[in-house]
Amino acid sequence: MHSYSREKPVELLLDFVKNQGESPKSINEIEERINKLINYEPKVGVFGKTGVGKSSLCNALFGKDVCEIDDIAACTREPKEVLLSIGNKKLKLIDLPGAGENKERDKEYAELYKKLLPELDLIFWVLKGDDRAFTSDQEFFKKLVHPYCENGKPFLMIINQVDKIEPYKEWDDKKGIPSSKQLDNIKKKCEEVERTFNLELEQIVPVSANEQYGLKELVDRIIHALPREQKKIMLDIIEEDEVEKYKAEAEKAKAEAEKAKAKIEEILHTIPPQRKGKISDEAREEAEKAWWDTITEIFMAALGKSKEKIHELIAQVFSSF
Ligand SMILES: Nc1nc2c(ncn2[C@@H]2O[C@H](COP(=O)(O)OP(=O)(O)O)[C@@H](O)[C@H]2O)c(=O)[nH]1
Ligand SMILES: [Mg+2]
Repeated sequence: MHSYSREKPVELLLDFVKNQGESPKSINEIEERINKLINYEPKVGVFGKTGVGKSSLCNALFGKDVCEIDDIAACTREPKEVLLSIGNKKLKLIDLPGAGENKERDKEYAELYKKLLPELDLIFWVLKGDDRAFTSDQEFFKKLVHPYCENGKPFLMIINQVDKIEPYKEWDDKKGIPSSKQLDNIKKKCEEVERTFNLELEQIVPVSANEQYGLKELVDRIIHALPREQKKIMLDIIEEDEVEKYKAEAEKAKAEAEKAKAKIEEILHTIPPQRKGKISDEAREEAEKAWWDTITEIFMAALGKSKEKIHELIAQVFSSF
């Protein structure tokens, strides 16, 4: 059994049951089943046209830079499988781009996706909030994915990039939230998507991957949509990522602090060696005395006065300070 801290309570329970004298056979069975659950790798399929922000969304949700983000629409359109390792958990992400983009290719995709769909534990279909129509998505979705949704396959229609919904200039950059007018339009968009795709409103989640908006709601919906035995696994994966994010931030701060420390050392080394420690009182006295002897001589010669007179003068001047 894992020594993973969050599974500790289960371990304790198992130990307790062992001590109660339960048969090794039943203990084994429990252990095997729990291990299978814990080590389960959920498969998440992410559908949506190129550029809607599938990769950005996965990165925002599962952290790490697992998926490449393309500012320019990429032409690689094969499904991409990414095995995420988060803590000691694993999750398989399958990027399924291009659906509905091209009639010729759609046939090819349809075959491929038909095979893939039954294996998926969770399906995301990603739309772009500022798209006016979803006609190309619609047909493909209805034919291929909708039957699964109706059969209870965990599914979420994600409207991404809602920061671009009109009036997009009213997006509150500081707080990362929409204005009330934008929020009204976001709600309208959700209702439009509900009608267009024949879904339940609770299957539709508006988010902005770039602005990290709506992610909490999305996680709520994911956990809610998943079957009982997968909820905790998904929660751990998402939570572990958050822990890792903080750890990464701490590591970054540590590296910066170390860099600063090295810089301080470097500066300290370039400071010229302190003179003070090298000069004896005797040497200082000798030099000072020689200096004043020289000055005295100059004054004696110029003023035609005795050494004593000049010393008196100097003493007078200094006593006035
Ligand atoms: N404004 C805005 N841009 C986004 C958002 N999500 C993704 N993008 C941008 O959309 C482009 C395509 O994103 P990408 O994740 O590569 O899309 P994919 O092709 O569906 O994987 C990139 O330039 C992203 O920065 C979002 O929530 N808001
Ligand atoms: Mg992508």
